[in-house]
Amino acid sequence: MVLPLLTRLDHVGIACRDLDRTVELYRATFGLEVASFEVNEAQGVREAMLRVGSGAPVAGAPGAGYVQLLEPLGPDTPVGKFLARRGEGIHHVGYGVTDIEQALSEIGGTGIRLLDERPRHGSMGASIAFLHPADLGGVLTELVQFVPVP
Ligand code: CMX
Ligand code: CO
Repeated sequence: MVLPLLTRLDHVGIACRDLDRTVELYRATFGLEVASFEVNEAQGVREAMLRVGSGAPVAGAPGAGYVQLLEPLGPDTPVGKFLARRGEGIHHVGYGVTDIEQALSEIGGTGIRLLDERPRHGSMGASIAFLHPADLGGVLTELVQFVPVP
């Protein structure tokens, strides 16, 4: 096993009610621009990735970090339920990993509950998987393996 399993802070996921308004808030306040805009039906979100910084690449992944703004596609989705329960705010933290299958196997072996046994499709072509917040101090944690576009 190569430690640490987490290679970089990839993104902070922020739940919002109105994606377009929140994108505009981040643009007007911080000058951040949308790097990618997607609808992910499987995750139940409309989302925008805003690039922060332009750090040197680490382990083949882009060095920059991102803010991921998330608007739910409906009330019965992870972000929809979160908004109803807690209101707008930080929803999860995403970390880069080099090998997501191996990371899931290692982390699962420690007893932390995996919300995804197998990686799923995430933003900008990445491979992603979530870990249960109740086992990680109340923080919903996402693993992200960057998949370079050929
Ligand atoms: N962070 C911390 N705790 C959270 C949470 C979050 N984002 N979402 C829910 N919880 C907590 C609730 O507060 C609640 O805690 P208590 O029982 O102590 O009050 C508990 O989890 C259950 O809440 P719930 O509303 O019934 O939520 P569910 O159990 O149905 O689902 C979770 C919670 C984390 C398992 C689910 O949201 C999930 O599977 N998330 C992973 C997928 C996801 O979030 N996708 C959207 C982002 C996509 C992307 O980043 O690309
Ligand atoms: Co995310």
